[in-house]
Amino acid sequence: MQRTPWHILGAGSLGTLWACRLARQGLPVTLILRDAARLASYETAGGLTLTEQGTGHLYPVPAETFDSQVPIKRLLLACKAYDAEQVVTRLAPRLAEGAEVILLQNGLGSQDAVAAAVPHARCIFASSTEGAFRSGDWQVTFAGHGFTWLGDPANPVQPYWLNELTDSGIPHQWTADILTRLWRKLALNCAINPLTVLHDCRNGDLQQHPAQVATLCAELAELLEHCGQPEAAVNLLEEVQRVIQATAANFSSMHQDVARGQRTEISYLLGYACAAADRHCRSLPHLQRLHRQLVQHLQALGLPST
Ligand code: NAD
Ligand code: KPL
Repeated sequence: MQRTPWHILGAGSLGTLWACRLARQGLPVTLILRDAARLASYETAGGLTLTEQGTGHLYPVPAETFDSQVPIKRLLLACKAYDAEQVVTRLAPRLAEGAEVILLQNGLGSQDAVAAAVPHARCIFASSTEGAFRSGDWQVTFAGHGFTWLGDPANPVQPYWLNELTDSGIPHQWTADILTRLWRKLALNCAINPLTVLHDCRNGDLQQHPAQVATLCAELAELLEHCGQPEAAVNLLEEVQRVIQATAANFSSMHQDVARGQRTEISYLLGYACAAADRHCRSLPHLQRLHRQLVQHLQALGLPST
Protein backbone atom coordinates (compact mmCIF):
# COMPACT_ATOMS: atom_id res chain seq x y z
CA MET A 1 0.00 0.00 0.00
CA GLN A 2 1.26 3.50 -0.91
CA ARG A 3 1.68 5.52 2.32
CA THR A 4 1.21 9.29 2.43
CA PRO A 5 4.63 10.82 3.12
CA TRP A 6 5.24 12.79 6.31
CA HIS A 7 6.95 16.10 5.66
CA ILE A 8 8.51 17.49 8.85
CA LEU A 9 9.39 21.16 9.19
CA GLY A 10 11.74 21.79 12.11
CA ALA A 11 14.57 19.35 12.71
CA GLY A 12 14.81 20.50 16.34
CA SER A 13 13.82 18.64 19.50
CA LEU A 14 10.25 17.52 18.81
CA GLY A 15 10.67 17.35 15.01
CA THR A 16 13.61 14.96 15.38
CA LEU A 17 11.79 12.90 18.00
CA TRP A 18 8.85 12.40 15.65
CA ALA A 19 10.97 11.94 12.50
CA CYS A 20 13.14 9.20 14.01
CA ARG A 21 10.25 7.23 15.47
CA LEU A 22 8.22 7.37 12.24
CA ALA A 23 11.24 6.56 10.03
CA ARG A 24 12.32 3.53 12.07
CA GLN A 25 8.85 2.12 11.56
CA GLY A 26 9.55 2.22 7.81
CA LEU A 27 7.20 5.15 7.17
CA PRO A 28 8.13 7.67 4.46
CA VAL A 29 9.49 10.83 6.15
CA THR A 30 11.16 13.89 4.57
CA LEU A 31 12.68 16.75 6.55
CA ILE A 32 12.33 20.29 5.21
CA LEU A 33 15.46 22.28 6.02
CA ARG A 34 16.03 26.04 6.01
CA ASP A 35 18.38 26.34 3.04
CA ALA A 36 21.11 24.69 0.98
CA ALA A 37 23.75 25.34 3.66
CA ARG A 38 21.71 23.52 6.32
CA LEU A 39 21.03 20.69 3.87
CA ALA A 40 24.78 20.35 3.18
CA SER A 41 25.50 20.31 6.94
CA TYR A 42 22.80 17.67 7.44
CA GLU A 43 24.17 15.49 4.63
CA THR A 44 27.64 15.68 6.17
CA ALA A 45 26.17 14.48 9.49
CA GLY A 46 24.54 11.57 7.64
CA GLY A 47 21.19 11.91 9.37
CA LEU A 48 19.52 12.62 12.70
CA THR A 49 20.82 11.09 15.91
CA LEU A 50 18.24 10.31 18.58
CA THR A 51 19.53 9.33 22.03
CA GLU A 52 17.21 7.24 24.16
CA GLN A 53 18.16 5.80 27.56
CA GLY A 54 21.78 6.80 26.98
CA THR A 55 22.11 5.15 23.56
CA GLY A 56 22.31 7.17 20.35
CA HIS A 57 21.12 5.87 16.99
CA LEU A 58 21.60 7.49 13.59
CA TYR A 59 18.53 7.75 11.32
CA PRO A 60 19.35 8.76 7.73
CA VAL A 61 16.00 10.51 7.15
CA PRO A 62 15.85 12.10 3.65
CA ALA A 63 15.84 15.90 3.58
CA GLU A 64 15.10 18.73 1.15
CA THR A 65 14.83 22.54 1.26
CA PHE A 66 11.78 24.77 0.81
CA ASP A 67 12.61 24.96 -2.91
CA SER A 68 11.61 21.36 -3.60
CA GLN A 69 8.59 21.11 -5.91
CA VAL A 70 7.21 17.93 -4.33
CA PRO A 71 3.61 18.54 -3.19
CA ILE A 72 3.01 18.15 0.56
CA LYS A 73 0.01 16.11 1.68
CA ARG A 74 0.86 15.80 5.39
CA LEU A 75 3.01 18.34 7.21
CA LEU A 76 4.21 18.11 10.80
CA LEU A 77 4.99 21.66 11.87
CA ALA A 78 7.60 21.31 14.61
CA CYS A 79 8.99 24.84 14.89
CA LYS A 80 8.49 27.36 17.70
CA ALA A 81 5.17 29.21 17.89
CA TYR A 82 6.75 32.50 16.74
CA ASP A 83 8.02 30.89 13.49
CA ALA A 84 4.89 28.92 12.60
CA GLU A 85 2.88 31.41 10.53
CA GLN A 86 5.83 32.59 8.45
CA VAL A 87 7.05 29.06 7.76
CA VAL A 88 3.64 27.76 6.74
CA THR A 89 3.06 30.78 4.49
CA ARG A 90 6.27 29.89 2.63
CA LEU A 91 5.13 26.28 2.28
CA ALA A 92 1.51 27.14 1.33
CA PRO A 93 2.06 26.84 -2.44
CA ARG A 94 3.34 23.28 -1.93
CA LEU A 95 0.39 22.16 0.22
CA ALA A 96 -1.96 19.93 -1.80
CA GLU A 97 -5.71 20.61 -1.67
CA GLY A 98 -6.99 18.98 1.54
CA ALA A 99 -3.50 18.57 2.95
CA GLU A 100 -3.20 18.04 6.69
CA VAL A 101 -0.96 20.19 8.88
CA ILE A 102 -0.22 18.96 12.40
CA LEU A 103 0.70 21.82 14.73
CA LEU A 104 2.98 20.91 17.64
CA GLN A 105 3.32 24.47 18.98
CA ASN A 106 2.89 25.17 22.67
CA GLY A 107 0.53 27.93 23.84
CA LEU A 108 -2.25 29.51 21.80
CA GLY A 109 -2.43 32.01 18.98
CA SER A 110 -0.06 30.47 16.45
CA GLN A 111 -2.61 27.78 15.50
CA ASP A 112 -5.23 30.34 14.40
CA ALA A 113 -2.60 32.31 12.48
CA VAL A 114 -1.49 29.16 10.64
CA ALA A 115 -5.07 28.08 9.89
CA ALA A 116 -5.81 31.50 8.39
CA ALA A 117 -2.67 31.32 6.25
CA VAL A 118 -3.58 27.93 4.74
CA PRO A 119 -7.38 27.79 4.43
CA HIS A 120 -7.07 24.94 1.88
CA ALA A 121 -5.49 22.64 4.48
CA ARG A 122 -6.89 20.84 7.52
CA CYS A 123 -5.10 22.04 10.64
CA ILE A 124 -4.79 19.52 13.47
CA PHE A 125 -3.77 21.00 16.80
CA ALA A 126 -1.52 19.08 19.20
CA SER A 127 -0.62 19.44 22.86
CA SER A 128 2.35 17.39 24.00
CA THR A 129 3.93 16.57 27.33
CA GLU A 130 6.83 14.69 25.74
CA GLY A 131 10.26 16.13 26.52
CA ALA A 132 13.29 16.33 24.25
CA PHE A 133 16.27 18.62 23.91
CA ARG A 134 18.97 19.30 21.35
CA SER A 135 22.29 17.85 22.46
CA GLY A 136 24.17 19.02 19.32
CA ASP A 137 23.64 19.82 15.68
CA TRP A 138 21.24 17.16 14.29
CA GLN A 139 21.32 15.41 17.69
CA VAL A 140 18.41 15.14 20.08
CA THR A 141 17.98 13.45 23.43
CA PHE A 142 14.60 12.01 24.41
CA ALA A 143 14.34 13.33 27.97
CA GLY A 144 10.85 12.64 29.19
CA HIS A 145 8.15 10.21 28.20
CA GLY A 146 4.81 11.90 27.84
CA PHE A 147 1.66 12.02 25.81
CA THR A 148 0.31 13.95 22.83
CA TRP A 149 -3.31 14.97 22.41
CA LEU A 150 -4.48 15.74 18.89
CA GLY A 151 -7.68 17.35 17.71
CA ASP A 152 -9.33 19.57 15.15
CA PRO A 153 -11.68 22.23 16.58
CA ALA A 154 -13.34 22.50 13.15
CA ASN A 155 -13.92 18.79 12.52
CA PRO A 156 -14.23 16.01 15.13
CA VAL A 157 -13.55 13.18 12.64
CA GLN A 158 -10.25 11.55 13.48
CA PRO A 159 -7.69 11.07 10.71
CA TYR A 160 -7.10 7.54 9.41
CA TRP A 161 -3.33 7.67 9.99
CA LEU A 162 -3.38 7.68 13.82
CA ASN A 163 -2.46 3.98 13.66
CA GLU A 164 0.88 5.06 12.18
CA LEU A 165 1.56 6.91 15.44
CA THR A 166 0.56 3.83 17.46
CA ASP A 167 2.83 1.60 15.34
CA SER A 168 5.67 4.11 15.80
CA GLY A 169 5.33 4.13 19.59
CA ILE A 170 4.11 7.73 19.79
CA PRO A 171 1.64 7.79 22.70
CA HIS A 172 -1.35 9.86 21.64
CA GLN A 173 -5.09 10.28 21.77
CA TRP A 174 -7.57 12.03 19.53
CA THR A 175 -9.76 14.47 21.44
CA ALA A 176 -12.71 16.65 20.55
CA ASP A 177 -11.56 19.02 23.32
CA ILE A 178 -8.13 19.97 22.07
CA LEU A 179 -8.76 23.64 22.85
CA THR A 180 -9.49 22.77 26.48
CA ARG A 181 -6.18 20.82 26.60
CA LEU A 182 -4.28 23.74 25.08
CA TRP A 183 -5.89 26.28 27.44
CA ARG A 184 -5.15 24.07 30.46
CA LYS A 185 -1.47 23.70 29.47
CA LEU A 186 -1.30 27.45 28.78
CA ALA A 187 -2.65 28.15 32.27
CA LEU A 188 -0.10 25.77 33.85
CA ASN A 189 2.70 27.41 31.90
CA CYS A 190 1.47 30.92 32.85
CA ALA A 191 1.36 30.03 36.55
CA ILE A 192 4.82 28.43 36.61
CA ASN A 193 7.17 29.56 33.83
CA PRO A 194 7.24 33.38 34.26
CA LEU A 195 7.75 33.05 38.03
CA THR A 196 10.69 30.69 37.53
CA VAL A 197 12.27 33.30 35.22
CA LEU A 198 11.65 36.24 37.54
CA HIS A 199 12.79 34.35 40.67
CA ASP A 200 15.55 32.67 38.63
CA CYS A 201 14.71 29.31 40.16
CA ARG A 202 13.78 25.70 39.56
CA ASN A 203 10.09 24.74 39.43
CA GLY A 204 10.25 23.28 42.96
CA ASP A 205 11.48 26.57 44.44
CA LEU A 206 8.03 28.05 43.71
CA GLN A 207 6.92 26.18 46.83
CA GLN A 208 8.50 29.17 48.64
CA HIS A 209 5.93 31.48 46.94
CA PRO A 210 2.55 29.77 47.61
CA ALA A 211 0.50 32.98 47.82
CA GLN A 212 1.84 34.31 44.51
CA VAL A 213 1.06 30.98 42.77
CA ALA A 214 -2.42 30.80 44.31
CA THR A 215 -3.31 34.39 43.29
CA LEU A 216 -2.21 33.75 39.70
CA CYS A 217 -4.19 30.50 39.55
CA ALA A 218 -7.33 32.29 40.80
CA GLU A 219 -7.00 34.91 38.05
CA LEU A 220 -6.19 32.29 35.39
CA ALA A 221 -9.26 30.26 36.42
CA GLU A 222 -11.41 33.41 36.13
CA LEU A 223 -9.97 34.02 32.66
CA LEU A 224 -10.61 30.45 31.52
CA GLU A 225 -14.23 30.73 32.60
CA HIS A 226 -14.68 33.98 30.70
CA CYS A 227 -13.07 32.47 27.60
CA GLY A 228 -15.62 29.62 27.55
CA GLN A 229 -13.16 27.09 29.00
CA PRO A 230 -14.61 26.29 32.46
CA GLU A 231 -13.36 22.69 32.31
CA ALA A 232 -9.79 23.91 31.91
CA ALA A 233 -10.22 25.85 35.17
CA VAL A 234 -11.25 22.90 37.36
CA ASN A 235 -8.78 22.36 40.25
CA LEU A 236 -6.17 24.47 38.47
CA LEU A 237 -4.26 25.40 41.63
CA GLU A 238 -4.11 21.76 42.77
CA GLU A 239 -2.68 20.69 39.41
CA VAL A 240 -0.17 23.54 39.36
CA GLN A 241 0.98 22.51 42.86
CA ARG A 242 1.23 18.88 41.72
CA VAL A 243 3.30 19.83 38.64
CA ILE A 244 5.58 22.06 40.74
CA GLN A 245 6.22 19.10 43.04
CA ALA A 246 6.56 16.51 40.27
CA THR A 247 9.02 18.67 38.30
CA ALA A 248 10.70 20.24 41.35
CA ALA A 249 14.26 19.60 40.15
CA ASN A 250 13.63 20.95 36.62
CA PHE A 251 14.00 24.37 35.13
CA SER A 252 10.88 25.39 33.17
CA SER A 253 11.17 25.61 29.38
CA MET A 254 10.96 29.42 29.57
CA HIS A 255 13.71 29.55 32.18
CA GLN A 256 15.86 27.35 29.90
CA ASP A 257 15.21 29.63 26.91
CA VAL A 258 16.21 32.72 28.91
CA ALA A 259 19.30 31.01 30.38
CA ARG A 260 20.44 30.15 26.83
CA GLY A 261 19.76 33.72 25.64
CA GLN A 262 17.01 32.42 23.33
CA ARG A 263 13.68 33.95 22.39
CA THR A 264 10.78 32.74 24.55
CA GLU A 265 7.21 31.94 23.48
CA ILE A 266 5.85 34.66 25.83
CA SER A 267 3.37 36.03 23.25
CA TYR A 268 1.71 32.63 22.94
CA LEU A 269 1.54 32.04 26.72
CA LEU A 270 1.26 34.93 29.20
CA GLY A 271 0.95 37.49 26.38
CA TYR A 272 -1.94 35.53 24.86
CA ALA A 273 -3.66 35.22 28.27
CA CYS A 274 -3.38 38.98 28.94
CA ALA A 275 -4.62 39.84 25.43
CA ALA A 276 -7.62 37.53 26.01
CA ALA A 277 -8.32 39.28 29.33
CA ASP A 278 -8.27 42.66 27.54
CA ARG A 279 -10.64 41.34 24.85
CA HIS A 280 -13.08 40.25 27.57
CA CYS A 281 -12.59 43.55 29.47
CA ARG A 282 -11.40 41.61 32.52
CA SER A 283 -9.05 43.22 34.96
CA LEU A 284 -6.59 40.56 36.14
CA PRO A 285 -4.06 42.76 37.95
CA HIS A 286 -1.57 40.11 39.10
CA LEU A 287 -1.42 38.39 35.72
CA GLN A 288 -1.07 41.71 33.92
CA ARG A 289 1.64 42.90 36.32
CA LEU A 290 3.49 39.59 35.88
CA HIS A 291 3.39 40.13 32.11
CA ARG A 292 4.79 43.67 32.44
CA GLN A 293 7.55 42.44 34.75
CA LEU A 294 8.46 39.60 32.39
CA VAL A 295 8.54 41.94 29.38
CA GLN A 296 10.84 44.35 31.30
CA HIS A 297 13.06 41.47 32.41
CA LEU A 298 13.44 40.15 28.85
CA GLN A 299 14.11 43.63 27.51
CA ALA A 300 16.78 44.21 30.15
CA LEU A 301 18.48 41.02 28.96
CA GLY A 302 18.26 42.17 25.34
CA LEU A 303 15.83 39.37 24.44
CA PRO A 304 12.68 39.78 22.33
CA SER A 305 9.70 40.54 24.56
CA THR A 306 7.03 39.39 22.09
P1 NAD B 1 13.39 23.62 18.62
O1 NAD B 1 13.89 25.01 18.69
O2 NAD B 1 14.23 22.52 19.22
O3 NAD B 1 13.13 23.21 17.11
C1 NAD B 1 12.53 24.09 16.19
C2 NAD B 1 13.18 23.83 14.87
O4 NAD B 1 12.49 24.60 13.87
C3 NAD B 1 14.66 24.26 14.83
O5 NAD B 1 15.42 23.19 14.34
C4 NAD B 1 14.66 25.41 13.84
O6 NAD B 1 15.86 25.51 13.08
C5 NAD B 1 13.47 25.01 12.96
N1 NAD B 1 13.00 26.13 12.14
C6 NAD B 1 12.52 27.33 12.55
N2 NAD B 1 12.28 28.11 11.47
C7 NAD B 1 12.62 27.37 10.39
C8 NAD B 1 12.61 27.63 8.97
N3 NAD B 1 12.20 28.80 8.49
N4 NAD B 1 13.03 26.65 8.15
C9 NAD B 1 13.46 25.47 8.63
N5 NAD B 1 13.50 25.16 9.94
C10 NAD B 1 13.08 26.12 10.80
O7 NAD B 1 11.95 23.62 19.26
P2 NAD B 1 11.17 22.44 20.00
O8 NAD B 1 11.69 22.33 21.39
O9 NAD B 1 11.14 21.22 19.15
O10 NAD B 1 9.73 23.08 20.13
C11 NAD B 1 8.79 23.12 19.06
C12 NAD B 1 7.43 23.44 19.68
O11 NAD B 1 7.07 22.33 20.52
C13 NAD B 1 7.46 24.68 20.61
O12 NAD B 1 6.27 25.38 20.49
C14 NAD B 1 7.61 24.07 21.99
O13 NAD B 1 7.08 24.90 23.01
C15 NAD B 1 6.79 22.80 21.84
N6 NAD B 1 7.15 21.75 22.79
C16 NAD B 1 8.46 21.35 22.93
C17 NAD B 1 8.77 20.34 23.83
C18 NAD B 1 10.19 19.86 24.02
O14 NAD B 1 10.43 19.03 24.89
N7 NAD B 1 11.15 20.31 23.25
C19 NAD B 1 7.74 19.73 24.59
C20 NAD B 1 6.42 20.16 24.41
C21 NAD B 1 6.13 21.17 23.51
O1 KPL C 1 5.45 22.58 30.50
C1 KPL C 1 6.19 23.02 31.34
C2 KPL C 1 7.30 23.89 30.89
O2 KPL C 1 8.35 23.97 31.53
O3 KPL C 1 7.11 24.50 29.82
C3 KPL C 1 5.95 22.71 32.79
C4 KPL C 1 6.89 21.62 33.26
C5 KPL C 1 4.51 22.22 32.97
C6 KPL C 1 6.12 23.91 33.66
O4 KPL C 1 5.19 24.90 33.31
